[in-house]
Amino acid sequence: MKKKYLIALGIITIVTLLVIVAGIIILASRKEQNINIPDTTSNTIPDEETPADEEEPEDETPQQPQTQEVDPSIILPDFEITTVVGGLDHPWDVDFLPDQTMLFTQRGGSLSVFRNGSTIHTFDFEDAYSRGEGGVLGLAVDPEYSRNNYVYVCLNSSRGANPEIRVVRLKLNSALNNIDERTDIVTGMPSADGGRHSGCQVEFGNDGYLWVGTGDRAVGSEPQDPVSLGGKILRVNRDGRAIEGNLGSPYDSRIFSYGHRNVQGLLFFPTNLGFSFEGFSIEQGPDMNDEINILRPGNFGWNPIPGYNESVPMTDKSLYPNAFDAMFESGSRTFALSGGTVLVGNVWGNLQGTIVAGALKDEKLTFVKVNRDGSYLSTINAFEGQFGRIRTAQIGPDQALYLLTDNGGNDSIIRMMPK
Ligand SMILES: [Ca+2]
Ligand SMILES: [Ca+2]
Repeated sequence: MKKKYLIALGIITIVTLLVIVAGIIILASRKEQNINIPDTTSNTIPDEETPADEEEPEDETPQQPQTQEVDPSIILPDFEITTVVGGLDHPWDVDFLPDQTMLFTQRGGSLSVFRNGSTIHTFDFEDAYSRGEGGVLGLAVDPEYSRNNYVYVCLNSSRGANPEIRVVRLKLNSALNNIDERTDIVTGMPSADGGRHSGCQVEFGNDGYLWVGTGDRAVGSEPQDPVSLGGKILRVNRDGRAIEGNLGSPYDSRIFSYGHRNVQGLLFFPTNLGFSFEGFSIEQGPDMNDEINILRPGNFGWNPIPGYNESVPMTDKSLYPNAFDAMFESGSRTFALSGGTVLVGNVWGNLQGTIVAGALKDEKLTFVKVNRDGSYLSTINAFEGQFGRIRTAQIGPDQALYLLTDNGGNDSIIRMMPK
């Protein structure tokens, strides 16, 4: 009996142990599931199209910042492409009044007003010094145009003792067929007699100030000269005066950055897109390395001396270790990048926040995506040879992309709208 009792006790003990082990296994597997469930939940959060508020997430899962990352893919939509204006000669820059009236410059010496399918007026600049790359160039409409009727034009002018480049502020009348007032707000920017490397781009930043991209007029000492306005980016108010945040002494108080070759593109990212920088400048390299540079105060490293020695690097780190590297370089050859813009508006979907630069020599558009911090992500080139040389691309108030061709004689302003 005692033996039977012991056997029964042994069996009971083994069964009990088995039940306990099975219980532990079941509990452990449930716990695993429990771990997985919140994981799945947290992975769904970034996919939601909730507006990105600036609240810090409570838990510090490293996946959370991915909601702020930019998708690097650049897949172009089909476009509806129309010629808005034809028969032009080297149109250089385009901008829009608040009522969407289009203004554009032509390098030979004019500013035109285009509305409802036709040019309603063209202003000719008597003092335009139009040679080579110089003439009537950059254009910007004042963000407060509704209040002040100001537009700004950059031109090589014969008003000085020698040809020089000026930013002039024009006050347009309400019929847009007369200039009530012209004030030359930045004068004395150096111009080559032949017009080479004249810059000159003007654009308002998110800060409400006027930014001016200038050229080195093919003189080697200009870009690093702290007093000359050549080979620089300037930042001024609407009277052309210096503002806070520029480099300061020994630099001319209007200079924001220096060491540039020929700044023909300036583009600003609207603050609501969530990028942590102001914008970019674009300049062409000599025989390699066109550059797209983030806007920041300091040296961008071009110093083509003695004479005009174009064999030096666009960003000469051997001379200036602290010079800013370009965000984008064209590499072992140039595309001849000129003006550009940033895609803004819901019609661009996933492409919103993409830089678009026009290429003269390569006759194409270069699309570049950047991270939130302004670092390079990806690029594609498109429309090669389709329009000829492209002077600039500009986003319009209708969210369409406007291109200016630069072939000479029969140029166009082309509108591209995603279908
Ligand atoms: Ca402009
Ligand atoms: Ca550089």
